[in-house]
Amino acid sequence: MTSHSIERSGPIRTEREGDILVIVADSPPVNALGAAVRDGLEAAVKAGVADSSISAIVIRCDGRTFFAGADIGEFGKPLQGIPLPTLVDVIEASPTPVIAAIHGTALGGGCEVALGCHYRVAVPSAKLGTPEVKLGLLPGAGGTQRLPRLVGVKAALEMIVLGNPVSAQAAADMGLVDKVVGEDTLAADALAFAREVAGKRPIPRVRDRLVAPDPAAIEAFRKTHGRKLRGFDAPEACITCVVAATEQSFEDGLAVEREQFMALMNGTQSAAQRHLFFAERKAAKIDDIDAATPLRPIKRVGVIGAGTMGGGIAMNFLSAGVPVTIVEMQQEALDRGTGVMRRNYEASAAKGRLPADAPDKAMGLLSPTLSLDDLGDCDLIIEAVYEDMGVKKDIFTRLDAIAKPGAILASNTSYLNIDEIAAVTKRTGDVLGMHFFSPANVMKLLEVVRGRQTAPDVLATVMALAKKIRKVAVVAGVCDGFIGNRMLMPRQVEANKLLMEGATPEQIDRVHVAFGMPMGPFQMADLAGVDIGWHRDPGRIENIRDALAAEGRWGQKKGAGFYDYDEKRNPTPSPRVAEIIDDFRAKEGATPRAISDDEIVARTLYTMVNEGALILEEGMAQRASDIDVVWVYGYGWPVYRGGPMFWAQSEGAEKVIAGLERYGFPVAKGLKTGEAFK
Ligand code: T1G
Repeated sequence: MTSHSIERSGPIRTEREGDILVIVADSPPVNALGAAVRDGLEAAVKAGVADSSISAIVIRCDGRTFFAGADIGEFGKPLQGIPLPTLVDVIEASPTPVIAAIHGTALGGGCEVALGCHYRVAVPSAKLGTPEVKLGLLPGAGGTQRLPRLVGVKAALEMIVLGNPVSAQAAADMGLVDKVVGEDTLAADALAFAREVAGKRPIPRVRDRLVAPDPAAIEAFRKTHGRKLRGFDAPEACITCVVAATEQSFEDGLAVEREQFMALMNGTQSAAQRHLFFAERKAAKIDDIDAATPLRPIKRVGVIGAGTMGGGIAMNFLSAGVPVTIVEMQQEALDRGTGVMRRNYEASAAKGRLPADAPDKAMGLLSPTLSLDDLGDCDLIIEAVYEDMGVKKDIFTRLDAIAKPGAILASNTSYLNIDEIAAVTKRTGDVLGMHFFSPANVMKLLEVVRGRQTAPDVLATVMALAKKIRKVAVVAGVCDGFIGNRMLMPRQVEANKLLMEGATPEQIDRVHVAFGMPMGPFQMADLAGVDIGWHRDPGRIENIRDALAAEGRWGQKKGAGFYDYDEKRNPTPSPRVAEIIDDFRAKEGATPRAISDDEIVARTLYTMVNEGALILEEGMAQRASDIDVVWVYGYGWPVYRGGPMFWAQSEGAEKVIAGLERYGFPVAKGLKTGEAFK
């Protein structure tokens, strides 16, 4: 295929193929539709339209993907260049047919540019989506009006309100893509398609289509998804726009979209969610290690322990196609563990979340054994055994003799000192922590605990591996509880004190759930197990938790904890727990008082922020946004509040400081200087 490259305007170049004009965008890393791209596209399309010898225009992108959306980095700044909605209208108004040639991920504004085109072709591996809702926004370049017109209300709701992309084939099935072309022949196939449609009239414009109201689809969608959208502003705004597409003219619907978009853009939730978009990606960067540091190859992973954690950890690697050797001490435990793993895969496959052959493929990569010696060929070994320093030291001593030179040794400990564990080996540089969150095969957060001696390439290797197993990794320093659990401590201490002073478990939990947490401290204790970390001496009752544990109120698993549970595990406030609390208050001579929700927020949430500031001051986290990532991905902090540190900043540092001072907490320096928000 010969082409004459006519001109390049910044990130846009045009090539002429006979009477077809090909416009190619090249703006790494993801061809985001920044001002230069938009202006270049506008100029190229207008030039093509003005050239009467051009019978069709193809728009495609170099690099790994079609336009992956508006440039999120531009939001909140004065608009430069042609607005994206206007660009889409320019494309759609072209009297020369325009074909979008899609590979990679046509997302957000990228999908909207494709919707403005008259035809869309895509390679099989391409995905198309409108994920703006995950940024607290909505498709603001006509997507809420064009997508329903092309694919109908039901499919449009799924794409716009849930924000999940669809495959090229699914897009073709719903009418979003006109043709799925060759995986490796997009440029040629798009040209051929352009030649096919060049003379066709009328040129199909999505805005000319109509979409009928579908209240049943709206109702069904709310019924299915309403619960998980609790607290978010954007989903409801998306639905409003989709409804407008079925009830109003295109122009009026665009006006609704514009109004709803601006309301979201100017709201607090989108700023928080956009903050997290970049925070998650920033967390992967290690400030003091060169990004080009050569990584150690990880061809086989060893996991010690096939219990809940060990099995879940192993699944992460198996699912990523990495062979795993898993060790247990007893055959019965080993069989139980591998059985749970297989059943987990089979359950996902049965629900259609995995291909039918996934269980066999994943389990086929697993080598169960009773012998630590079988870990000798592993490049990374992760221990997930009992949380006891003596046990860990014994394991690492033995691993030091078994593991091959250069193998990385990781502990899954949730709070023990990594430096102390490393010190029993002769390879302290190869040791670090990999703190997974339970269930380890589900929770996205991975705290990577950097020991004083951890080698740079070891840390870089594990951070890169985290991305491969689809974890969001955050580097933590060695301190009690690292980042997440350390911030959990003041919350738990204050929650228990508040019980003694007059609050109830349900009041404290209600405040946290109203804030947006999936559950409050006491609901969380009942879920995890009230007996976790209990000394197991029913005669030794030093606090309310001891009293509950001593009575066998170990939480949901026992049908009773801080709450009473019915057979469906629905919680109700427990009169027995109220008695236990009253007894403790009486013993301590505490007179219960009414406690305000504001006091609960200050003493359980502001104190967490204060601890986060101390974590930063001590260098236990690289940056404030890392702390936000930990709490969003590890503990369910509501994304629309951006994480503890972002939230505190949006609340106003002075308000947080005043709250801490009011209840007598020493305020971390970083909150006063602002360092805590960097
Ligand atoms: N804008 C700016 N930068 C972006 C970007 C974007 N849309 N998408 C990615 N990046 C950067 C990212 O920060 C990282 O930078 C690098 O690209 C690689 O990203 C009007 C309002 C495309 C699936 O929400 O989902 O259009 O860290 O690490 O894992 O209706 O990026 O290297 O410096 O994620 O291969 C809608 C967001 C925008 C898509 C690729 N679009 N991006 O994943 O790489 S709003 C989105 C993604 C909008 C209009 C509305 C993913 C990806 P750095 P990465 P990846």
